[in-house]
Amino acid sequence: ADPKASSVDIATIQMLAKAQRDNVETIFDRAVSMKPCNIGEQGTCCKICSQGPCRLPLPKKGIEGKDTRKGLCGATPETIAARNFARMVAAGAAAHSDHGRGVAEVFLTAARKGTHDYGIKDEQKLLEIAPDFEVPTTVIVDGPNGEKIEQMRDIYDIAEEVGVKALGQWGQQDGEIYNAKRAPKARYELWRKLDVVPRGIDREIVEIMHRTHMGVDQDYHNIVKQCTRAAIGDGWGGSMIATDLQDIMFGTPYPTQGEINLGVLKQDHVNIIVHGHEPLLSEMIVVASQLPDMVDYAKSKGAHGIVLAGMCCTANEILCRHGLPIAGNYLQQELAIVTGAVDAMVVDVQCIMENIANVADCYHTKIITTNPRAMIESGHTTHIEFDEHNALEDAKKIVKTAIDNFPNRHGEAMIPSAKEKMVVGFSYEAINYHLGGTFRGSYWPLNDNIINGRIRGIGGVVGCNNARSMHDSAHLTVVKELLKNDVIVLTTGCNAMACGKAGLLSPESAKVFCGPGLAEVCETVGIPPVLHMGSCVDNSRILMAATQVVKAGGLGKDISDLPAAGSAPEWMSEKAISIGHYFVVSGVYTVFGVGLPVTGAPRFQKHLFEELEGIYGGMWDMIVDPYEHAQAMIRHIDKKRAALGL
Ligand code: BF8
Ligand code: SF4
Repeated sequence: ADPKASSVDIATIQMLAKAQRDNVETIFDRAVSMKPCNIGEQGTCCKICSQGPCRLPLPKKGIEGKDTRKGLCGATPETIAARNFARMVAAGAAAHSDHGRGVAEVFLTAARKGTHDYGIKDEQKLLEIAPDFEVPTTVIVDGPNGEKIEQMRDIYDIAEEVGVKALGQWGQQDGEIYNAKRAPKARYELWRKLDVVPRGIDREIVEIMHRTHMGVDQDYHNIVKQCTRAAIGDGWGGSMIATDLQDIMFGTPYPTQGEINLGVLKQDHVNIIVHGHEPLLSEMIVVASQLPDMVDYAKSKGAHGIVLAGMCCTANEILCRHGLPIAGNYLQQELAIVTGAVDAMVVDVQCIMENIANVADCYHTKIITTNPRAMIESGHTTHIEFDEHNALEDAKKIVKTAIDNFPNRHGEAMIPSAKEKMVVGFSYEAINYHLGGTFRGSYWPLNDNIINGRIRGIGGVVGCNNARSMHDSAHLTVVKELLKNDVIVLTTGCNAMACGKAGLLSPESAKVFCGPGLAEVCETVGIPPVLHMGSCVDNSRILMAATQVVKAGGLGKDISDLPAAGSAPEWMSEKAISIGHYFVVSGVYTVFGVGLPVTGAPRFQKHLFEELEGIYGGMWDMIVDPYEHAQAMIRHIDKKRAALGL
């Protein structure tokens, strides 16, 4: 791969060139030598049963007359593509929700005081969410003179009840998940009318797997309907519970400073990278790496200290809560090791490339897997299982293993100098506080700026990197185009990191990149024009922010009325499909880049791209060119402004 054609990020280009000098193969090289299958790309390869794979590519000259393509069983391209799409939703929802389940389990243990390592940090947030789970926060007791007095309940009692009810959301068989009611009233009622409110988080995912088994659901409309249940169960269920309970245990993010890119690694320090997604692990490694005896131990090995940096969404979690540095986003994971400065890369689940084990073989880096769900078959990775009941001790063992590896460096490391400063940590509560001005509890000043036109609309730009797309390039083009047109951007995941590296997460960037209206708002309030809201499960924060905007008034009654649009310019993971779908059915026009495996099934594509708008007010789109991609979002924003009479 040509390094300069692979990324717009200087540190990435430098390390890719070093990898090539060191004869180390990376994903960038394989993306050149191995091309995707055009049938799979169209979504029309079915391998649901062993009579296939049945492959139904679009004919070169397009469909003339009736589309007669069929699999052996008669499955149409629409059925096949819808089934494949549904299975992506299921896997994505499962990944987020299984993360959420783990959080809920630990939360319950903490509420029962069954662990010293986790506790309740943000009581306020617990009190705010308790009513959503129908958990009372006060009790009525008899006063000294027989009168009734309302008293606060013990915070741990409230937490226990919330924990039990939250955990119950996974296995619930009937009724509705609690958080569906958090959506604007009009949205919740629409979901009820359409019969898509999830019954339970796991149930909807399992039902996708059943319906997409050979010979079950053969109507793509009906398959998409089940996708909707499972995706709402992710965004408003599993992911939202994960975010909320993490905030309660580890603190709700508020604006803080941070640094990003491979330049955060230090030559003379033990460098530990935590890579993956679950803050249960990373929060403890943060604690362990700051213990004086660990720092002393590092010094005894000749290091000046310990650098703990994050990668992928774990990075976003520890950045937003502790201001700890980020080494890079998804496509930089191999390249961090190529620096020769990483003494351990500690991984848990999701977005971990198997190839890091091969790359680590060429340097001294120890890959430490920690989660029983995610091991790597390689003679050279170490598995130190992280047990939440023994969290701090396990974390110390992990940190010690990294320190022990410091003396094994192969000579001088090569650390790129690139790093950027940023301001991050805009939970929806923090946005409320910052853009809401003095009177808390209202998004009105934000709405006011949208109504008076200083801010044209809101763009949610999120999602992965993808080796089929120049690293970070589409992310930055989309975001810059939105900013130029006075669209404020909310971000999470690897897009947030791309923006951070490019300086877009600093308040100073407003005057450089924004149109005059947005620049004025950002300068007055002192915020960056791109608000970093956290990791991918924290896309639930964007749903809540959108809901707050609706509730503040003046911009319609539902999320679908807002001048807003969503985007994942470089998506690659199944989680992105689940996220995309819950945004769409929450009423958001959502554009994906790279490609969407639906193009081989024109009627199914039309359903997602056009017909869903008539049902949910939001719809899918796919536009590879990032400039056109942003323009389509802006057109949608203008359409919504016009409908509001703005
Ligand atoms: O959950 S954006 S590449 S790191 S999947 Fe993965 Fe995609 Fe990055 Fe986080 Ni999200
Ligand atoms: Fe082919 Fe039908 Fe089996 Fe799919 S389910 S592999 S289309 S026979």
